[in-house]
Amino acid sequence: IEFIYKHENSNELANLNETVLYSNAPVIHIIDDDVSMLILLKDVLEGEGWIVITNTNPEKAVKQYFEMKPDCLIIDIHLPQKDGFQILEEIYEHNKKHFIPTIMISIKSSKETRMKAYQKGADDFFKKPIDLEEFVAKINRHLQRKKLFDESVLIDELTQVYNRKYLLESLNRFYQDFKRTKQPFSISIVDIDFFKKINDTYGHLMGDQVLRDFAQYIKKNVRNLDMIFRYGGEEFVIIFPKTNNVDAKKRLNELIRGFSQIEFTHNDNNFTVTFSAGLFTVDDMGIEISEALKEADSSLYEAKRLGRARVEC
Ligand code: GH3
Ligand code: MG
Ligand code: MG
Ligand code: MG
Repeated sequence: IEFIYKHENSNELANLNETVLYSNAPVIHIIDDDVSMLILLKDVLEGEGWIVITNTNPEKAVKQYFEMKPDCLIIDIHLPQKDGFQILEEIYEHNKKHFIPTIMISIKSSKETRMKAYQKGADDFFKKPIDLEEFVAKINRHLQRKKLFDESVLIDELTQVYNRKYLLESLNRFYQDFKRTKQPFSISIVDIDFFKKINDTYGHLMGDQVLRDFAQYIKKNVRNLDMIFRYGGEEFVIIFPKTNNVDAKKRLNELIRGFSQIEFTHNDNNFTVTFSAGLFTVDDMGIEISEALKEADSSLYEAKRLGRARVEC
């Protein structure tokens, strides 16, 4: 399936919020009052393909941290107003369960300072001037651990797409982005047709296989910035960012047609599977996210009622 999408070009994604929201690149947050240090680190770390957020002001830094949800935090200990330890305390206070690999950096590197950093939650410590090669190697290790952690929390085990927990968080983020940019985005709830019959006829294991293949089919045939979530049993949600109703509907029709052509084999039996979709496009400030999901769900019901293997909105 070939799709033509608008806004594919990342150059158009001007501001940082958008870059973070629509990119898969890891986000590194550096807090340091030394501007030349920030410039140097930003340059080096961006060279690794990472998105780098910098702050000199501790107050702004904490706010920024919660907005951007970075994947690695780098904090200078000696800052005006508030030191790096206090920033860490504030972050952990708001966010006890969150896992954020943290590196503290400082001119001082006495054992006492290092111990305090570890006690406050730092995973790592680098003395200034920083050995950049070692620094990058360490950040790479931290990002790998963060990725594993995120996947274990946010990915559905069976289908390897995002889980329901991550759906709600993502919907809210896209909704905030919609409010800012006024560009509509579309939400679809999709549900496999007569799935119970697949289980009953070919067994539960085959049913599981269909679920896996279905999820992977959708993932492969949508844009990188689209997201798919397992919503429940054989129900999934697809978010199409920056996509109006007409384009989303067209895309869903193509997905429905494409998937229906895939042949599944069980023992010597071949069979095909279809799915139905309910679509709702958020293009109006008046609507809340929970209502949007309800609307998509009632359209799905309508698609089922009208004969399945179709999209309704
Ligand atoms: P409809 O076309 O109206 O959607 O019919 P349906 O049979 O797909 O829907 P129904 O809700 O009646 O059945 C869904 C079935 O999905 C029931 C449940 O046992 C099965 N199911 C839910 N989770 C899993 C799973 O993880 N693996 C397998 N194999 N089956 C599952
Ligand atoms: Mg400093
Ligand atoms: Mg179903
Ligand atoms: Mg269902």
